[in-house]
Amino acid sequence: MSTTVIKNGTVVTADLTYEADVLIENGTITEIGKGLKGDKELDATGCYVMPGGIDPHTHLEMPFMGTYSSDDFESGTRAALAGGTTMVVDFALPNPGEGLFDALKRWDNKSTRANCDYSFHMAVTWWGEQVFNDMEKVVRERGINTFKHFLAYKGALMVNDDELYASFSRLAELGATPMVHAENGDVVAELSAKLLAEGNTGPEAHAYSRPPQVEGEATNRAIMIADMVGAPLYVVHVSCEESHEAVRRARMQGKRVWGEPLIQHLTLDESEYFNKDWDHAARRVMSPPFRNKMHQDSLWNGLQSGSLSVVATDHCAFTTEQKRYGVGDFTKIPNGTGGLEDRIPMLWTHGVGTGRLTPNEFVAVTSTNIAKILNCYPKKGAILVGADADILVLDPEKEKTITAASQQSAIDYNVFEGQHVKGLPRYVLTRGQVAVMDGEMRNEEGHGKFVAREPNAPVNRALSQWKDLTAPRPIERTGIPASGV
Ligand code: DUC
Ligand code: ZN
Ligand code: ZN
Ligand code: ZN
Repeated sequence: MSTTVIKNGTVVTADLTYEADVLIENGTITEIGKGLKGDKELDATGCYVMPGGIDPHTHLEMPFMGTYSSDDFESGTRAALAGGTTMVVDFALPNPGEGLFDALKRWDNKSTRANCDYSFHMAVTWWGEQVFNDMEKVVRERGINTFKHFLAYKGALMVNDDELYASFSRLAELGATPMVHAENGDVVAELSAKLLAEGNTGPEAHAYSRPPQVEGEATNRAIMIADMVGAPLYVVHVSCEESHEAVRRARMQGKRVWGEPLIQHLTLDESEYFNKDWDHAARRVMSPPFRNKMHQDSLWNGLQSGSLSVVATDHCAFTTEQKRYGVGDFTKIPNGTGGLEDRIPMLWTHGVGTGRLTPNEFVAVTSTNIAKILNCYPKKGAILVGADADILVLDPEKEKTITAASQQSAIDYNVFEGQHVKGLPRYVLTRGQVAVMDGEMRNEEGHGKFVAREPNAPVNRALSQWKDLTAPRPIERTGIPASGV
């Protein structure tokens, strides 16, 4: 078996920075130290050697709003690798009435062409006995321990509160983690209809239809329901102070709640929707929408203080042609933006490059925290002996301007077009295989493998002052009055 050594770099993990070589054998890290030798040497002089990025939130080839998102597992994972991300976690979506394993079969088929490792979250898009029953096997046999619920997309993906309560209860029992897309779908539907009736048909109306309050309300609601059943909770795409505040407060109360901002919300703002060019604005339509600077500051503060835990992309790429389904009616613009290739360079540039994040904090929010929350640490998210050799060698001096013309993604534009980034991969390794070398792609289609994840370790499920009521029992009373009827 041939060995590879990454030489002369500075290893950066979520908690340590030190100079060392990293030896790789058979896809895993076998030694970390000074003066190591291998059959193949990769020079990392002047570079940081860190765990490859993990993107916990992607939608590849996703059937959505009358079409499919245009990056599939091949182009999506190629884009990921190009930007230093070595694992993606995608959402398997059952159709209404469809069993969870039938949905997983479709996602298994789509993912055979993946260039890097991947895992799935299961979406709970409807509720019934079959979902209840399938959940156990999904957790225990398929190694999927995270289940997403959409509180938005009324009439399509949305689940109601009774379904949410039932699903969260079941997941608490199984040691799985519920996730929520937290926007109040009923209110969004009302606001959308009102805006359209008043003649607001353009992409800017999308932002007006989903104000921060709909996100704050749904986040609080999901946190309270999770707390009542003793489940942890992962809140995807926290985009504003209202939902961040809910997550922050829950964490201060000792609740196991995690918040995930997106690189788009951290770096792009709502002024994009007021661009005179319809295509420009529509290409940036996603849910939740981009927000103002006050919300962006809140998200950065959350990453700095630890009240927000991870940075994702919600990569869901639609071409300009697909976006134009919504000409004359903003509610028909397919929701979604790309970001897989740009998350790491954008966060390094705007986070580490500005002093908002240390390199160690950067590793935590792009990789290690995610691996821990999703239960695949230290196989993923670590530079440790025995960990998978999913490694990003980042050159802090290397720079570029982001353009659609040079991207891996299959779509015809990039929402970060023209942004100057500094801090780019020199090498990206997926289980020891060099997939990116000095900007050149060497990825291998089909190399990616499914990563199974364990259920959560047992923890104290009595998460709040409610704990006395988690085991209700009738009280033996004397002197019960006669019924009034
Ligand atoms: N938001 C998007 O913008 N696209 C996919 C799904 C979602 O929640
Ligand atoms: Zn979502
Ligand atoms: Zn999403
Ligand atoms: Zn420069």
